[in-house]
Amino acid sequence: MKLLLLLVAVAAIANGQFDPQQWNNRNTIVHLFEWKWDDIANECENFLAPKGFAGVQVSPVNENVIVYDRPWWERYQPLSYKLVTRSGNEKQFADMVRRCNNVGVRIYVDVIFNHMAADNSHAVGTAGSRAVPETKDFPAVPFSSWDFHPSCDIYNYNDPNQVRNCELVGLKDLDQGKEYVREKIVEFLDHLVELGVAGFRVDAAKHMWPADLDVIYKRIKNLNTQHGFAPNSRPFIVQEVIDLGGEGISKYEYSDLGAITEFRFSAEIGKAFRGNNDLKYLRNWGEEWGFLESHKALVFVDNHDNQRSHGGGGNDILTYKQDKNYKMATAFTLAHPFSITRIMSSFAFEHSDQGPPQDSQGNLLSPVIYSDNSCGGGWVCEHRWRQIYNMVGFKNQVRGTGVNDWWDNGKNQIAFCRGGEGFIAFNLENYDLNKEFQTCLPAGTYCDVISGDKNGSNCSGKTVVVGNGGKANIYIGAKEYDGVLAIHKGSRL
Ligand code: AAO
Repeated sequence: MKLLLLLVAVAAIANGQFDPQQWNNRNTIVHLFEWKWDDIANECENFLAPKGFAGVQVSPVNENVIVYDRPWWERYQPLSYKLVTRSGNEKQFADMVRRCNNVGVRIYVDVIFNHMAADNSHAVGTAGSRAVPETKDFPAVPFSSWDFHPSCDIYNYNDPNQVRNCELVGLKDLDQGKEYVREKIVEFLDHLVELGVAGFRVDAAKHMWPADLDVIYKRIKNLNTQHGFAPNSRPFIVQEVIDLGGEGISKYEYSDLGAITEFRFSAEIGKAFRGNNDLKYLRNWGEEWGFLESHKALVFVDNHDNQRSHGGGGNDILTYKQDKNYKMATAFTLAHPFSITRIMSSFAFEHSDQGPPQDSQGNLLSPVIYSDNSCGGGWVCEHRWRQIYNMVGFKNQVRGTGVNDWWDNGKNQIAFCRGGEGFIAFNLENYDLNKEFQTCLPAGTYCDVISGDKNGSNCSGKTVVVGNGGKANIYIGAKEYDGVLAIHKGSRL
């Protein structure tokens, strides 16, 4: 009996850090990059829960340096573990987590504990009243020079010692091998767990030693049962490890500890839906492409760095700026059973350092929400694009099924079913797709959730008539606004 209990406990720990701890009927995370906590709370209640989103990745929560002109990346330069940023204070953060959990939307925090702020000639102040640090002195933690690796630059990514012991872009490199440093980091993470978060995106994980991370992750408290988590639930961990091959550090050094940001997915999906690799090859999408196992990979079409060329992907990355291709790539990502999915929600930008929408004092501005679900005020809100949020619903509907009845034209038209729950087709050719398909769905009339929304028995977009035996004629014109058509059991009229 004791042995059994032990085995169960070990299994729980071994599996725990991969489980995103989401409600059973939901499975997609949205990164609300640079949003304010109050706005996220409203978004959980008004939009994300009703549309079936499972969780939100939020921007860093702890006090950061303030940089001249307020670029977005100042939030990646921590000063302390106090929960105060321009997204809001601790009370607002706690209130957001509570309100989101109440409607079944989990919160994942982007945590930075590889480093603290750099000596920063551009820094003009702090969120508190203290001076900008010019030494390795962070009194509000406190950390002092003793807690850091000696300063050195990373110039060779093939040298693991350098990558992990030197300073990423000059950011002061904490030594997670030190017991005191581990304690401070775990205190910070535990505080967030107490407030009800479901897990963490570990920034710059590749720049820390796996053995140190292992100790830190295992020490974090179990999730807070008062926020609806089952007893003994472990926090979800997704580690930012950029591994596109050809470097000294591999994602497999970290993939037993927790999930990994699978940057290869982003590069390959961009390549395919930009038309640089035939869609027919997506037939065996998944591990055979060199991706991690499904439950260990967190995937995305773009992230906050590679959408602005800040690392990890090259020229193939698709963003909101190539909207038709981007929506197609996102639809494929959400239609396919592979992996844990994350949607990017951006602010519009012209240059890579540009900060989020803000007033002349640097206060963040709220997104403006329009009646057609879209938003403005400088925010893009990809997650509010019909073609994207309806695919979040598609993915929820087809949970637990595999890919079947794959079809391709030998090039850039593809289609497949998800069990008997959903059907999707893509046309990236410059000629129309017009063909009879097996949709695997019961006979009936269905609303295409890409071109429209289903509202009761009405559909604002195209409809598809499925006959006895599951056959239907599918048409996607080459010049159509979108190159995808998707129907599922939940979109039956
Ligand atoms: C800012 C200024 C700096 C200044 C610094 C300190 O921009 O000029 O020195 O402050 O004052 C973000 C911004 C940074 C910003 C920083 C702090 O992106 O510009 O610096 O905040 O405010 C590496 C890391 C990875 C990191 C990525 C950006 O491994 O962890 O760089 N991402 C995270 C965050 C990110 C944040 C930080 C870390 C820091 O997501 O937002 O920085 O907290 C290779 C390596 C990668 C490496 C990239 C970029 O990738 O594999 O590990 O990422 O290079 O250096 C091909 C290759 C691929 C290569 C890629 C490069 O695709 O195949 O291997 O090209 O594009």
